[in-house]
Amino acid sequence: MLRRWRWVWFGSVAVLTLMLLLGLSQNLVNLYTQILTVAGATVANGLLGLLLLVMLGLVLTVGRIVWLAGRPARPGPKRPSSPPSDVQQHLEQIAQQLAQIEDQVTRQYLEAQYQELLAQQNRQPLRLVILGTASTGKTSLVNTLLGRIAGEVAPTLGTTQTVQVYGFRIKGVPRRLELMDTPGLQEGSVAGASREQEAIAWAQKGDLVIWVADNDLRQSEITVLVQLRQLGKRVVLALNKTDLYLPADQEVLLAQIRQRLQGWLAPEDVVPIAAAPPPVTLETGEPYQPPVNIEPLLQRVAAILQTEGEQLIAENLLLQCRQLGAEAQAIVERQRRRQAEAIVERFQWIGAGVVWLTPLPGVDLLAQAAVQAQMVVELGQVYGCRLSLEQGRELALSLAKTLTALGVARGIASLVSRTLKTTVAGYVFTSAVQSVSAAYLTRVAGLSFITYFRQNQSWGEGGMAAVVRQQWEQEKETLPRWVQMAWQRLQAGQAGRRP
Ligand SMILES: Nc1nc2c(ncn2[C@@H]2O[C@H](COP(=O)(O)OP(=O)(O)OP(=O)(O)O)[C@@H](O)[C@H]2O)c(=O)[nH]1
Ligand SMILES: [Mg+2]
Repeated sequence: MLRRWRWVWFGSVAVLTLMLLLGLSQNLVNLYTQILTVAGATVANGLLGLLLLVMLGLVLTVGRIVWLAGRPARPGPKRPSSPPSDVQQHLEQIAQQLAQIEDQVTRQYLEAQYQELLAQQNRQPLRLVILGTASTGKTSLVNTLLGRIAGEVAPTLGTTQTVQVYGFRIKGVPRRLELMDTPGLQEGSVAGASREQEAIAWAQKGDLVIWVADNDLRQSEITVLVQLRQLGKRVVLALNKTDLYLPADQEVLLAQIRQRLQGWLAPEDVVPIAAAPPPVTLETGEPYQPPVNIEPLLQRVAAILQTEGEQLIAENLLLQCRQLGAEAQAIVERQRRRQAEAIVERFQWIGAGVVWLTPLPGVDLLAQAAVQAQMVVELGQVYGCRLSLEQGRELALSLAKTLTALGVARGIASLVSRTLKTTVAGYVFTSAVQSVSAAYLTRVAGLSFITYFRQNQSWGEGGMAAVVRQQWEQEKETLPRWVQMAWQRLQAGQAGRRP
């Protein structure tokens, strides 16, 4: 399409130029005859040739300019793609969620984590977390990697008690690294259990986990390792203390571990090391220092960081965003639930009061729907849905119809009547049954609406009936106790006002 327009543009300019030249040609002929008579044929021919050459050059130059001007604009150089917009989206969403959290302490706590995430967007060091059961040689490995005694090493369990962070570099990996030594898992003490949680939490925040084992894996170790993998964490397993095994036994052990972790860890991500083998005495009585060997681990980690380093950081950030988002969401959800339940509670007594003051034969669903309309609007507000009173009324009416169609309304009335029979006597009995039933109907309706709004204004696959039925089934058991409480409340609060 663009090409065709280019030709039209070029053609029109060419025709215009030709017309201009034809106009000029008469003047040229006159000029030529004048020079011919004054200076002779040779000078006239020479000058004419020169003039024609200049004109040709001019035409070609104009032609080129015109051709280039008609050329469609070339796309500019490609910009580097922006940072993962997923992270950006999550961060924006989290900010919105945090703003909704009412509890100040919780909000401040989550905001601190949020700020940490913001800072992490430009984070430099890549975090390697050393994890594993107690006394497998984690701190020994850290010391050997750093080439100095950084942390205490001992044969007893629970030597490292708090997470320690060290700056570190690996040859061939441009990024700065942070090495995190953590307390051992399954150390056995009560304090050890909380330290274990802390260590796992750090591993979840790390970019790469180096799992240090010194023997075959226990099921409890596999469970934690698999959980980390399920979270999307990159894990390398270092089988330490290989100096204690004969080469053949070491191969058997490695194969066994690889087999156990099949599907979770690639065989090349299970490497043998000897982080700090102690000196031994040979049969000959001579002392012998087995060699330190952390090369397989260094090579594997370097290879992973070179090829996946940036991706690990990006994925980790995304994971942390998701986790913080889910945490904030759960808090907002609980807060909304509390507010929504308070609304239902308020309206159930309003509903009861309306019936108590104006008793009608049977449970008047229309009167109930009028009360519930405002409740629906207020519940919608809690969940960020704006509804008009008319929309609220329609929803309340259709729910009231469903409650009747399913027999819930009748079921409530008869259960309430049976429960109150033992406590209430005389002329107030009918009014009491009606009021308490009305309150309970409003309650079931309100709780059903909470589900509806929580599910983003959707009743779900089973529709309104399924939600109502489930709500009724859930509440049914507590009904007798609730009825007694409701009756006491009605007597105390409303009875005096009854005409
Ligand atoms: N044979 C052998 N022993 C090792 C090796 N590396 C560490 N050890 C020994 O293992 C024991 C525990 O070492 P640590 O480095 O304290 O182990 P840890 O995993 O940090 O222990 P906690 O902090 O208690 O979880 C010490 O007695 C070390 O000397 C090794 O490569 N070979
Ligand atoms: Mg340690």
